[in-house]
Amino acid sequence: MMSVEVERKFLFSADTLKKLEEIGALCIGQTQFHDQYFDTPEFDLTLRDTWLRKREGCWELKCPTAPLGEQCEAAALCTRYKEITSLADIQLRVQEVIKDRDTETSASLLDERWLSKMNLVCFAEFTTVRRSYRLQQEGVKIDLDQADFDYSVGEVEVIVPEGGDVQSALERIEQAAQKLGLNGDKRIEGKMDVYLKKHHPQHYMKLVSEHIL
Ligand code: V4E
Repeated sequence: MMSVEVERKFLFSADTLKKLEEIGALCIGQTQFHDQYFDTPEFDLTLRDTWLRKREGCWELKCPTAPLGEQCEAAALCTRYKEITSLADIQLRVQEVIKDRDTETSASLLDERWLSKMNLVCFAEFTTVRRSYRLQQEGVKIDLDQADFDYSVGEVEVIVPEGGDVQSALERIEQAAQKLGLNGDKRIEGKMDVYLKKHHPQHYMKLVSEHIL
């Protein structure tokens, strides 16, 4: 139930679609999903770079991973997050992160009372239309996202199972980025950056000043 998501974001245009075709990326379909992100009113989770999400009824928690040793320059453009999808494990981790707060330990798995017990409220929600592609040789997935607040962003992604080879994932993402002709060296804003800037500008500034975004 635990894996590491390694990804690199990029900005895309109509040319990207042509490029995907040229390099033989396999189109694996289009989906639409609604995301809700939760935190305490004081943002205890996101200020610890911990992102609690409900997507189409499924819970997921993204948390920081231990730092890798020496990395190539290209890896600096990638993010790595541990992904937890078991609700029991999510509740335990959230409890740990906000443990200094007065929360109950026995949360019900059966309903959503655990959210109010842990003082969690929805701070962001939006819908995304996603077109997905696969690059067989590199074993990476490429998603092109269009959010409902007029922001589009792409990502090259590898999900590494627990104990798997994160270094190889970083290298394969770099190879795919070269094939796609991604040559920028700047961090690309994710959907959350743009959403928070608009809806929670003070919290956004705080996350930037803490180097979380
Ligand atoms: C980890 C994180 C957030 C949670 C959402 O992550 P993201 O991968 O951006 O969203 P999405 O919809 O592509 O999720 P997927 O379908 O891949 O599971 S929101 C902010 N962060 C931190 C973060 C960061 N510090 N830098 C970058 C470039 N992205 C995200």
